[in-house]
Amino acid sequence: MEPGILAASLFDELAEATRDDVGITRASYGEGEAFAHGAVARAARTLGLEVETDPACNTYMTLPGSDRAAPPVIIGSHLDSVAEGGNFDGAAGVVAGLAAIASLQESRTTPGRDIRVMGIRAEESAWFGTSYIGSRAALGALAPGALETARRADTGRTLAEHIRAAGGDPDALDRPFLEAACLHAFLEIHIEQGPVLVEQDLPVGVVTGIRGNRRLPAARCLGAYSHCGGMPRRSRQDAVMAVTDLIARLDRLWDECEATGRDFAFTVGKLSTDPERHAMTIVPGECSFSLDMRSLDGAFLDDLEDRVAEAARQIETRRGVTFELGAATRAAPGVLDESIRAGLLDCARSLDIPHNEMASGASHDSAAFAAAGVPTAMLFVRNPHGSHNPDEAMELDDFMAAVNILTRWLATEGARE
Ligand code: HGY
Ligand code: MN
Ligand code: MN
Repeated sequence: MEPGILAASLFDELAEATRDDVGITRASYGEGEAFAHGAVARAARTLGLEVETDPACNTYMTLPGSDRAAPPVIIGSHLDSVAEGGNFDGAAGVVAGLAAIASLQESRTTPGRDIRVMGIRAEESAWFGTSYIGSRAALGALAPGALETARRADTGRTLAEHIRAAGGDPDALDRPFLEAACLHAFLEIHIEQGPVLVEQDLPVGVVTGIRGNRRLPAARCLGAYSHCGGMPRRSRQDAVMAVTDLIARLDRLWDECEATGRDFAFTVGKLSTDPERHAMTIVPGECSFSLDMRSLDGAFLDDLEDRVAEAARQIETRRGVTFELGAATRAAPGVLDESIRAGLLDCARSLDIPHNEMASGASHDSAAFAAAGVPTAMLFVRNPHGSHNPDEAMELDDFMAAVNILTRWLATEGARE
């Protein structure tokens, strides 16, 4: 099938089936994600690919290479989305793998090694609060205890329950389904999710590195509820003011990092007082929040955890409150493979496709494969209107530019020993 037509029809099918009232919703181990795995598997079968799943319900779609014993190349990304998000975050990477295979078939190119497209489960931390579930599960690298402690934000059911309900076997996840040492490479095509390629008027970026993260998915600050008029400032234990102090300190740190060229970003994506007890005339005694901190600098990320804990202690003393930061989740920065990056740059140049080299602010499954020691690389696709919102967009021409680079790499580099 013509690669562009295959891609466009798959994107349309995914959007139609998983659109909610506002945007796209494909919850991790939910209905929409399950539909997406079924849709890409059906498309793979029309291409004559071998299709299988692993105990975490990841989907593998394989084009046999001439040497089936050679370590395969995996092309993958996730098929879940945030709630009311966009259709291309994650899915573009899986569709790109199938489109690249369709392209190899069109030119009757048999790769030297198996090419496996991987539809990955549960990348979005928005659902279970922890990163890279499907890819880490496949690599035998799930955070200890995550199966029983991670609960989906909307159902409250554990990761193990959701995997079992999706037809997987959580008891088999204590061992890798993918042996990292037996993989030739992992490549991921992903929308940029930021404005750089649009600003530079470029269709594609070759990614230089992936930010690591430290997250506090469910932190809170406890103070004391009191009368907003009667309670003098000196005696207040205002939980919202305390969290605001912490946010202000992190914002000052961000200023310092920008001034010194250190990579850093933080987001308080969730911030709330207790709707059962809050009111305009009550000093808030509780404030819940999430904290997502990122950097390309792994040592700085380690230091950040200590900085936040120290700042919380100082604010506790000043404001008479208590912070309960909760369990942190961590992901190391993704170090990408120099030689694959050089190969992708050569392919972009030989195809005369304008491109840049840029770091990834967003997290990606590639970071999990890189952390496992698999030679890993990423290509970004220009995408207007950012991401994690219903306005997320992507032009098929830009997407196909990335597919053409990937196809060229698979036909040349990917086949090499
Ligand atoms: O958090 C991230 O950057 C990714 O979209 N899950
Ligand atoms: Mn993504
Ligand atoms: Mn995302």
